[in-house]
Amino acid sequence: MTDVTRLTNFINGEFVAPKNGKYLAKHDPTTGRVMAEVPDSDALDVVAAIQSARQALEKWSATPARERARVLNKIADLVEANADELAAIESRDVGKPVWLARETDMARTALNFRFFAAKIMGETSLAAALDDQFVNYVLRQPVGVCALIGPWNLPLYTLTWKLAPCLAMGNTAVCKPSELTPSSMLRFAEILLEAGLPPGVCNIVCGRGETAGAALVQHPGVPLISFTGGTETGARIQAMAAPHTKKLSLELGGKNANIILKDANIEKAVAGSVRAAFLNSGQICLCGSRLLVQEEIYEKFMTEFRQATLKFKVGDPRDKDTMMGPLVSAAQLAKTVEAVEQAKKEAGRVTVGGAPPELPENLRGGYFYAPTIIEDLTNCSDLWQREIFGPVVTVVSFKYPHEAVKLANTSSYGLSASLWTADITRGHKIAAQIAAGTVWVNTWAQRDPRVPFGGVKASGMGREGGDWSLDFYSEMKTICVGV
Ligand code: TXE
Repeated sequence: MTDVTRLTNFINGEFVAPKNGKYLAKHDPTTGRVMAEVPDSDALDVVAAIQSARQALEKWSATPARERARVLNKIADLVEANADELAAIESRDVGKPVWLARETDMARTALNFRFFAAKIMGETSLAAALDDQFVNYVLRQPVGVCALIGPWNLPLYTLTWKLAPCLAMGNTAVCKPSELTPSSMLRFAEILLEAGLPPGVCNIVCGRGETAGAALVQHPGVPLISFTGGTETGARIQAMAAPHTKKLSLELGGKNANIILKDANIEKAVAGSVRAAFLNSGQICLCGSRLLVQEEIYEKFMTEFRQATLKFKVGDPRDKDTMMGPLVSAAQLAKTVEAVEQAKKEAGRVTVGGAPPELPENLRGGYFYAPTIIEDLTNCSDLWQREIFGPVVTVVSFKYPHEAVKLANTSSYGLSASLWTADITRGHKIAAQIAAGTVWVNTWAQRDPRVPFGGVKASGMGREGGDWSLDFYSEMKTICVGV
């Protein structure tokens, strides 16, 4: 137990223990051993964080945009300067390869701040319309203390995607990282201090959802909630927020279709589909976990897809050639195992994987599962419909493109979809017919910070990104002056 780190909360610019003195054990996903003690904070810590954010609000909201932008850019500089260390922390918490944390999560964390710093420098806070009898203008004002609740799959990336526009628009924040992966956010708090962010502008409370998270959501002094996580949790948050009519953005689960048309470039479609299915051990809300392949190319495509999946190396996240580490937790592994067993009962044919991989002695306690392909399931089966959030892809074939659209849309989710075709006109037409917040054509998971991001149906409500974030993290006030 000597290398077990005791983590803290971050309130009013100070690293503080939870008031109740309670901690949760956090396990290293690669070995299964306890690696940290996470504050099991409760309403008392949450209230202290909200008070601190409220006190900081008056000054921060009155800070000129150019000064807020300067601090945001400084945060980005420091994230870049410390990216290797942050990536190692993230990798250890989540189990994702270090290279992936470095190339994706940390690059994007820095970009989140740079992007919104630039955005507010160009932002017009006044939009005037002149009439001969009155002048209308619109002020953009901060919403107040914002609750930002993050998931465990892309911890720093996702929370800073919320935090950057939140701070840029002059709000203050109480962040609650997932109890499974709070470490990078606490290291990031040191960066906030070094960048000169005033105390109280960003607070971090660690702890469980049903205690710390629920206290934050229900507090009347918090008018805005941005949440990324599971659909059931999102629905609970929506219900808790309803009596207070809070501003809400919910980015929830996905069971995303990945459609391969017969004219697709097979090499590119295979490479993209393997990443879409298994990157981050399948624990990305955008993962293409439902693969739809047109009949004429089914055998050719699947032969290459199976081979590429077999080559997708599972191993120690610190190794440069590891493509996939463990799942984040024992619970997430159990969910994956149970889903694959259920698929077998529903006559699914496991053509690759379907069990934990062979690994060296030092990794045997970790939460590893082999990248798994399941074929021959129907679209009514449990695995075709349910989000697993593990390295498992189900595959069906279709005859005509309109059938693929129907299959893609036969889902309670609607976060994203991908489509591979050489006929770009057809790509545009099909993309327009798919019920999802984002559709990629001949690519996967490109997330441009300028465009809106979010889902439809059970995948959530609201959009964040570009101007949509500026709208969400501000209140627009119309002032009408008679002349
Ligand atoms: O996430 P939760 P869980 C999906 C995925 C996964 C499932 C469950 O299918 O298997 O969700 O994962 C906080 N009030 N996704 O249970 O519970 C919690 O502490 C306020 C998809 O681990 O949604 C954490 O900070 N907060 C997804 C955050 O919510 C509450 C990413 C997410 O945890 C709360 C993660 C409450 N009552 C899982 N209960 C995506 N969209 O990317 C929990 N939390």
